[in-house]
Amino acid sequence: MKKRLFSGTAPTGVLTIGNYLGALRNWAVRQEEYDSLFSIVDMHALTVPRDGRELRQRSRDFLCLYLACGLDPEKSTLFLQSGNPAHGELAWILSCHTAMGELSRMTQYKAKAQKSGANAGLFTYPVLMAADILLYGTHLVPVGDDQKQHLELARRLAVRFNKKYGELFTLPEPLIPEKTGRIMNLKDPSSKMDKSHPERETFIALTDTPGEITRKISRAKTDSRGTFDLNDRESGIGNLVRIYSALTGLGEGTVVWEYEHRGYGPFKRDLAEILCESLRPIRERYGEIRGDESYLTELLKRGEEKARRKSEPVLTRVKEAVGLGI
Ligand code: LTN
Repeated sequence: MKKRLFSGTAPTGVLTIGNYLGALRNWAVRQEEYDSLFSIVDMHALTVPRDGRELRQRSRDFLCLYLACGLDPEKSTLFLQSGNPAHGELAWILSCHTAMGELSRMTQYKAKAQKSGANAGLFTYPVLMAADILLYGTHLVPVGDDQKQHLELARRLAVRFNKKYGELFTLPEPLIPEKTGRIMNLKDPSSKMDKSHPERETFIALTDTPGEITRKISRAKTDSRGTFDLNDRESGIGNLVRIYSALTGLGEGTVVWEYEHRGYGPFKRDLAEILCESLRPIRERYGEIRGDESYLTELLKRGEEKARRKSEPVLTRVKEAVGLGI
């Protein structure tokens, strides 16, 4: 039996080169080895008020980019979180086993609540994420390191539940990508590249045109001294070198050696070209399938059937354990 792997992204903003290098590209490799579920976690997107029509479109944009990045519906389960009602059911049960303090300590909640004014969904977001994971007996969860604290909650809930009711849940392990997992904002290299950032200049979207890519890279922040000091966290150069290195497979030292005497101009020109070439097949594939709504509907239906089937054993046992149902 293959081990289970679960990951997902909320369909907000647009998928970026950060999502590609930190997640999607690795997911496509993992799907060969694991029984993988990759969800578009649309219920998580509701923690911020949104237009419903737009959300549904975005979910499909994301599905197409999952496919264009190589996720294969024959090998993996690709589905909308809202397509499997078990997520919401388990989340409720788990929330009744979660202390308020465990949630109010979450750093992401504290940061977001300050910015946008919190609703209860934002507060209980990590419980829904724990449900996503535990529902499928997941062994491995590829996530960025900003999600470690949330995954820790999922693990704590699994242990707590198993102590109380017997071995119901598998204890999930995080799978945190090494340093390419953290691609930074092009204008402010001290913060992570954010797919929902209001300023498009701060990220490279997977669907950006060559013109947009070239312009954004040429305007990306670098160090005024012109050096290739990768450890200087304030200058953006380390981030750009990491992107270059991740796309070409060349070591960071090799990249620096190649360009430190030629300067930022040639480096940025080459980086833009590498990005354009790397993203071209993704953008083209996206363009080919995005218009085929009935194909996408069919895929989503198949995905949600598979997901429901895979979650059925755990949900049934949990409901039985806590005393729900006939
Ligand atoms: N919170 C995650 C998205 C997410 C997720 C999950 C990731 C929701 N449910 C389950 C892994 C497993 C994020 O913001 N990146």
